Amino acid sequence: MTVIDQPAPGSASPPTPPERSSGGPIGTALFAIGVLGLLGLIAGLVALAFVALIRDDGGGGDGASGTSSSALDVSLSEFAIEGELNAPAGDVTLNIVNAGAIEHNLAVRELDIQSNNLQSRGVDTLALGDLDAGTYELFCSISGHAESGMVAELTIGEADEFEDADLGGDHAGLTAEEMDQLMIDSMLEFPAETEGLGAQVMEPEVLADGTKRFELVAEVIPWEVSPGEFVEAWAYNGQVPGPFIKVDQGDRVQIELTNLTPMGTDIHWHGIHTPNDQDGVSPYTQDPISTGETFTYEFDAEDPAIGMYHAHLHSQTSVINGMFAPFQIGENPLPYGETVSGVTIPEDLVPAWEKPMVVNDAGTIGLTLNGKSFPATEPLIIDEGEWGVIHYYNEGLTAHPMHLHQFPQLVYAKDGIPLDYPYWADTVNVAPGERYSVLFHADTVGTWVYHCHILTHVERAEGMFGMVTALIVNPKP
Ligand SMILES: [Cu+2]
Repeated sequence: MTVIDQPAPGSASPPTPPERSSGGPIGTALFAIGVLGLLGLIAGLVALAFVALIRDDGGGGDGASGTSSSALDVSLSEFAIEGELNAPAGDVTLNIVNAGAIEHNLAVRELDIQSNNLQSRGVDTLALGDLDAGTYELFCSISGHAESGMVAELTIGEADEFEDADLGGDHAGLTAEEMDQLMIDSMLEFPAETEGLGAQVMEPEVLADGTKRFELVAEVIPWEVSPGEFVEAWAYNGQVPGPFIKVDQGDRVQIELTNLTPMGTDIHWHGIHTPNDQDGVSPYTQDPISTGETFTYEFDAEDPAIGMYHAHLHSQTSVINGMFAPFQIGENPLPYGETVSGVTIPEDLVPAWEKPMVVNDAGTIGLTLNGKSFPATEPLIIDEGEWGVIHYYNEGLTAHPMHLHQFPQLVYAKDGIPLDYPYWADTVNVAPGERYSVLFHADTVGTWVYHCHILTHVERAEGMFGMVTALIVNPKP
C-alpha cells in the first residue's frame, strides 16, 4: 500500500514518473483519478484478503494438496478468451460468459469437454473436476474461432504456490506494489491520442428546393478504440459514433445510405417523427438494403428532437459494433430563468458548449464514451464560471450511471422532451435507448473525473479503461 504515502503530483516525483506533455490541470486530474483508482484498489485488496482467508480455511493451511476448490470467471468475445486463467491444483470450475456479439463456446482440449454453445450474453458453468498442476488449452470449437484468436492457456499450479497473497486473474505472482503500479501507469496515459473521432457534425448539401441532403456509407472499418487497439467497427462514414446530423425545425431532410457492410441494413430514426414508410424497420416499412445497395430516406423535420439514428435490422451486431449516431432537430430549450432547488438559471444563459455523450458497452466497440475507451476518451474543457450542456445517448445493452465529480447536473430534458420539473443529480442513470439532457455550472477550477459508476466499466486488473474521462475547468482567462 505504498501508494497511500505517495506525495501529491507536483510536490515530488512519483516512482518512475512517465513523460507527460501536459501541465497543472492534468496533474490535478491524475490525482483525482488516482483517488478513484485507489479506492477501487483498496476494495480489491480487501476482497483478495477475504478470498485468501477462505482458501486457508478450505485448504486446512497444512500444505495438503488436492483439497483446493476454485471457481474462475472466463469471458468469451470476438475473438478472445480472457479472465481468470490461473488456479491451484484441485477442483476447478469455470463460470463462462459470452461477452461477444456472436455464438461461442469454451472447450478444454486435454479433458475433451466443452460448454454449451452460448448466444451473446449467455452464461454456462463448466466443471473441470480435480486438476493436477500443468497447463490446459482452452479454445472455442466453433469453426474458425480458435484460428481467429479464441485460444488461451489455463495454468494450474502446485497448491502451496497459492498460499501467499494470490492476486488472481492474469496477474497471479505479481505483488501488490506491482498491481498498484499497473493501475497508476494506466491512469497516467490520459489523455491519449488515437486515430479517428466520432460524432463530428456533418454539413448538408442544400438542394435547389432547400432540402438538406446527407450521404452516409455504412462499412466495416478498423477503429482505434484505445491506443493501439484496433477493432472491426461497423461505421457510418468511417466514424464511431457516426456523423452528428443537425437540422432545423421545418427542414425537408434527405439521407442517402449506401450499404457496404456484409449484411442487409436500414436506418431507424430513433425519437424522430417520420411517416411510417421512413421509420427504417425492414421488412415492415421497407425492404432491407442489401450489401452494395443504396436507399434514400426523406421526411420533414417537424418537431424539435434530441434523437439518434441506428440500424434496426441485425442491430444486435451492427449497432453495438458502431452503427449509431446522434440526430438533432432544432434548438433544445434550456430552463431559462427557472429556479430549481434554490439555483436560478440565468435568463440570458449561453452555454460555452453543447456536447454529445454516446455510451456503448458491447460488440467490438465495448465499454466506451463517444466510441473511445479510456485513456483515449476526450477530455471536456471549459472556463471557470461557464455553463456546459451534455446530451447522453445510450446505444448499448445496459444502463450506465454517469457521475460527474463536483458539479451537479440539471436534468432538464428526457428523450429530448423538456421536463416541467427539471432536477439536479450528481449521477444520471442512462438506460439503453434513453437520452438525457443536462446543464452544469463549472464554478470550481480543477480537473474533475467524469465516469460511469459501474466500477467494472472503468477498471480491470490491467488498469483504468472504458467509460472514464475528465472535465477540465480552467481559470477565467
Ligand atoms: Cu457503465
